Amino acid sequence: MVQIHHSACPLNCWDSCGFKVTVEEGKIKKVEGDTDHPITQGKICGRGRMLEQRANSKERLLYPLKKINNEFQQISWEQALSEIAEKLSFYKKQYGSTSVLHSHDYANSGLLTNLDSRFFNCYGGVTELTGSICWGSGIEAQTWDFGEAYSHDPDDLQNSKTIIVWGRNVARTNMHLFQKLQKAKKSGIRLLVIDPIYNATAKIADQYISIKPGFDGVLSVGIMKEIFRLQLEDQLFINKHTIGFNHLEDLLQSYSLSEISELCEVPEETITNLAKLYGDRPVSTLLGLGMQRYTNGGNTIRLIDALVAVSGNIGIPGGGANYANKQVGQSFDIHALGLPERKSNSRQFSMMKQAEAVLTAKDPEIKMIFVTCGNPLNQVPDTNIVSKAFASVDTLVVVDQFMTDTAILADYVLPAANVFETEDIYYSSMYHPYVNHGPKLVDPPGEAKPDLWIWTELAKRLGFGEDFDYDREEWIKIGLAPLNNKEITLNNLREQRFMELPVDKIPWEDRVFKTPSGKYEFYSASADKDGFDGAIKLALPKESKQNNPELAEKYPYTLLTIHPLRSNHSQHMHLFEKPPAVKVEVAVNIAKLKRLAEGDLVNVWNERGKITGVVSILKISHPNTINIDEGIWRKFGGPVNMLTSSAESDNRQGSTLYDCLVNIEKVN
Ligand SMILES: Nc1nc2c(c(=O)[nH]1)N[C@H]1C(S)=C(S)[C@@H](COP(=O)(O)OP(=O)(O)OC[C@H]3O[C@@H](n4cnc5c(=O)[nH]c(N)nc54)[C@H](O)[C@@H]3O)O[C@H]1N2
Ligand SMILES: Nc1nc2c(c(=O)[nH]1)N[C@H]1C(S)=C(S)[C@@H](COP(=O)(O)OP(=O)(O)OC[C@H]3O[C@@H](n4cnc5c(=O)[nH]c(N)nc54)[C@H](O)[C@@H]3O)O[C@H]1N2
Ligand code: SF4
Ligand SMILES: [Mo]
Repeated sequence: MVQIHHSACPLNCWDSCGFKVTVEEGKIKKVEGDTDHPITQGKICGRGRMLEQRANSKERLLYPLKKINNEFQQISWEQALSEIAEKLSFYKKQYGSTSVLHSHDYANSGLLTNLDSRFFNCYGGVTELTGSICWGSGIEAQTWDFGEAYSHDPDDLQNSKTIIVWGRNVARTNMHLFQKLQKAKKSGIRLLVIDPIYNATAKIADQYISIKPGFDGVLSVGIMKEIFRLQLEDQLFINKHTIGFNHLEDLLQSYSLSEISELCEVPEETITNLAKLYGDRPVSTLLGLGMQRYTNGGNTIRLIDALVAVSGNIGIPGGGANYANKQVGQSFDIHALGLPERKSNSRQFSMMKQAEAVLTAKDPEIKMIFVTCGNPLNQVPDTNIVSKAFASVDTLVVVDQFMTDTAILADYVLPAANVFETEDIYYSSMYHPYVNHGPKLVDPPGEAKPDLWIWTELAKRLGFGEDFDYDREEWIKIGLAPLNNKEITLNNLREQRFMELPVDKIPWEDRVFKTPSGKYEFYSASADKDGFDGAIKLALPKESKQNNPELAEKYPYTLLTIHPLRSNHSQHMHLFEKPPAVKVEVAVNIAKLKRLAEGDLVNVWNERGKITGVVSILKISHPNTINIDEGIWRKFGGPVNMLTSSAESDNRQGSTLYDCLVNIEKVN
């Protein structure tokens, strides 16, 4: 019998779509967009549709596996759980609970799938990861400036005069925003794209501005200088609602416009025009995550925030420094679910430098690593060190749905259920304010189990079973408790499929900020308190000719490693009909200089590693730029993270994945 059900996309993505799913005889047959979902409107991307292949693939992990004499053997859940529980209690007793590292990312945005943190808190507290390779620098920067990282409602774009897409690959990564940009254009709203690569979003823009990778903060300084010269600033906002403006003023006076233009490689005239556009309010700035994955990433976002602030585009309809929308996740009772007060011990490793930290940890050393919802062997920078670190510990446990590059290294691999095989609710703190419901539609294949089942069973064996003694319905109700007075309950969600969360559509409209001063902070008191200089800096990428001329001589090209079109990171790569290949996209000037033609085989390398791939010439891009999409598995020639650096950004909360110089040569 064929049945159509609703569900939700679990993937780590801006759009958090609602699904319509065809189920036939206990199998997922087709995944489509929910036509009634206000954001999805019946359209989803290939990654969403391919969740059917992810569900039914012959490569799904079906049983718990244990590595014996270097080979995986199927074992029972009873054996897996009791051995892992035994090890967890042994390591805790012998070395302390922080001898266990919990390494994770956010591959599934389900509220209950992320209860792994509760498990490790109740266990006593482990070594946990801080910061985020994904968006960490920008979140910290906006927290310093505004007190929180909040975005305007998706439909508020229609109130803008100009929309600036600044380093967000909308057509590829945020398809429902792309539809809104098309609509805005039809209403006569101006659209500009600032990016080192002329991408599909740039194609529909009124103007494309090519920028040197990592130099967006410099451009922002230039635009602010011109805003003040032309007297287009919002003095009232600056005087009444901000502190520390004198620090910004000093910074703006330290550079001339021609110096700025030379540094960021954007013509002076373009900078002046941008100042005029910013002065003609309202302007909506849509920031992407690419430009904060640099050593100077935090300051870059702070400088763009400052531009939005001085031009009077904060708290007004059609404005905003739209980067992330943390108010979405803050709607739920994450504290009651996570129980952080249960941990009596804890230790923090930076997410970026987790591998180095594992290799050097003392008192206690890391004995065990537990990987959930992540594939660090592909996705964490400087793969060669990550491999070494993850291979070095006594016990590596990986919970996943497939035998990934990380799982291959494990001592125990536990098979996880997917979105269609268990009930959960889904949301994303990146973009829109809807929470979606995903019911259980089919049974998991083989002996695969929901992540939460694994935590519950381990908790029982470790003596804190009562902390996990709830069914899924009760768990969801705990998470939804703060929303009950808004009628957002599990029953209503089950019936209505998705509901809008009560978040501000125009953040900071009341001009009351969540900073220590309650004002917009050009000089951040939070930064100061954490031991940083609270003033914004004009900083440049670490791997640049300005900061490291010797390195730039050896490795003259910037390597970007942006997100792949058809895969969410590494998650779909093994499911394509034709195996993926490493495509090396090069700027025209590099192709000319190195005599590269389309289809040539090239090596791209630096001191950290080397990758081989096939040339594709970027028709329009900033000179001296190369891109290799991230996510490719080892067996297909990846991952590109063999070349990237594990250095932390200026505010220590983010990665520097794109702050990466390389050289390139044809393979003869
Ligand atoms: N298809 C697809 N969509 C995805 C994902 C995926 O894996 N695949 N992943 C999801 C996740 S987890 C995230 S975090 C988001 C990320 O969404 P985005 O921020 O849109 O994408 P990224 O690939 O991180 O960022 C790349 C963009 O930044 C530009 N860029 C790089 N360096 C600079 C710079 O210095 N200055 C400027 N101005 N631009 C720069 C790149 O050219 C590119 O256009 O996408 C989500 N959506
Ligand atoms: N070079 C480079 N590296 C990058 C980036 C970049 O732009 N360039 N982007 C960074 C960004 S923005 C991000 S967000 C990270 C993403 O990094 P990851 O989240 O590590 O990447 P994914 O490939 O999504 O891997 C997630 C793993 O979780 C598994 N999984 C999926 N659903 C479930 C589930 O329900 N339960 C369990 N237990 N497992 C599940 C998948 O099968 C997959 O193996 O990568 C970062 N790495
Ligand atoms: S990956 Fe993103 S755009 Fe694609 S279906 Fe999922 S939420 Fe929608
Ligand atoms: Mo991400």
